[in-house]
Amino acid sequence: MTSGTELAAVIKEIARSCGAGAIRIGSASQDLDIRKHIVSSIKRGDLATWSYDDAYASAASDPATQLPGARSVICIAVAYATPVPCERRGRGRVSAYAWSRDYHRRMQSMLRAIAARIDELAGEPVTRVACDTAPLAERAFAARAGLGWIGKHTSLIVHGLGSAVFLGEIVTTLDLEPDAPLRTSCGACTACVDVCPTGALRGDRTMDATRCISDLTQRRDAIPHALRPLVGTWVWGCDLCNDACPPSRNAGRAGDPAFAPLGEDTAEPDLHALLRLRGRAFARLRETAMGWRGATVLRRNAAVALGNGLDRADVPALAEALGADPSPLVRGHAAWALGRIGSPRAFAVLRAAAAEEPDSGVLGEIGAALEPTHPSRR
Ligand code: B12
Repeated sequence: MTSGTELAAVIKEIARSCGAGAIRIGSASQDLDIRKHIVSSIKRGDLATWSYDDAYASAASDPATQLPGARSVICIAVAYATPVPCERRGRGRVSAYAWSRDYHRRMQSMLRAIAARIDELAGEPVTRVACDTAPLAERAFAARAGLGWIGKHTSLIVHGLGSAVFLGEIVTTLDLEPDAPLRTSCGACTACVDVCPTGALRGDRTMDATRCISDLTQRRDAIPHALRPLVGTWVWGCDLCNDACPPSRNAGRAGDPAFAPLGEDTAEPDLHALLRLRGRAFARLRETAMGWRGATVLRRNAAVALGNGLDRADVPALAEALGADPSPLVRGHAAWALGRIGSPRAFAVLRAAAAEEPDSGVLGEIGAALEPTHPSRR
């Protein structure tokens, strides 16, 4: 078994038998166009919530950073969208990418199993796996390998699977026959751009990630006031652009069963329980991909979702959070939510809290929430 073409065919067969939904192979040469795209995004401020810089752009556009002597990148996609639980009042929305046991575990074990078989074929270690774990522009290398095309939502769309797919790569020193990039594009379709409530997608295959609901639910600090009402009841990630994408709609929700919800509490968490999230209950959510930022951001997200529910029955739960949550971030967003609900009881709670609150940032949120012209009221 010597030719790169034969070896590529054998590796594709191995990958399919290990559960890959789609697989293509690309060259591992450094790509200055990819570097340019990342640097432009950083300069525009699109990635301001991420600590990406020129050094990241250089590493991410050069697979040899992952494995010296790299010649090929084996790119894999696995579909994850499983059936949507029904939306119920008082429940938060979680993206399908995060409601299962953390996808990194399944993807890493699949990639490692494939890589082990490749190492065995080569008779020595020739691989390095990546899935969100390395500075590597996964979408761009997948597009270059012809695994799919970059959509206007900036995600990779795979023929037959759509864009609700996870990507994983095996970088290897083996010289494998590369596949050609696709000529497909989104054409005139703007479904994802039109559905995004925050206007994060520009339609030219770039996005302002600081406006993306997925990013807003994952950021560590305060969610900008003007964007809070637009987050709706999403408490982790967002599926709007993928769900609106015609190739994804046509693919249906036939994701790998490993990505089915762990349970009701991870797929559509009760917002009052999420607002009080601590200890054992958080340990459960840590098994999913929504645990990595900690419990505080999830409590903050629950406060925003409750505010956007505009239900006066939620005032006592938000009052409790404003009075007793140990985190100023959560207390501040609970104050905002009370102002957004805007009932006489909510204002009374805010006025009482102003007399007790020690944190100046939270006092600012309370003041803004009591202000009748505050954007949250519109
Ligand atoms: C940071 C990050 C985010 C950030 C920023 C996303 C962004 N668009 O920049 C946030 C939190 C917003 C995010 C959200 C999501 N993410 Co994310 N994320 C990442 C991460 C860790 C890095 C991405 C990155 O470097 N962004 C910087 C931009 C500049 O690079 P890029 O998005 O890769 O875009 C490249 C291509 O577009 C390419 N390109 C190629 N041709 C062309 C042509 C033109 C004209 C242009 C302009 C660009 C271009 O240039 C860019 C640079 O290489 C990757 C893992 C990884 N290491 O790649 C996962 C990853 C991209 N995310 C993923 C997923 C699943 C999601 C969500 C769907 C999760 C969710 N449901 O909430 C959303 C999708 C939101 C969206 N529409 O992008 C998957 C993508 C799967 C796919 N089908 O594409 C990845 C690959 C993780 C994985 N291993 O599966 N994510």
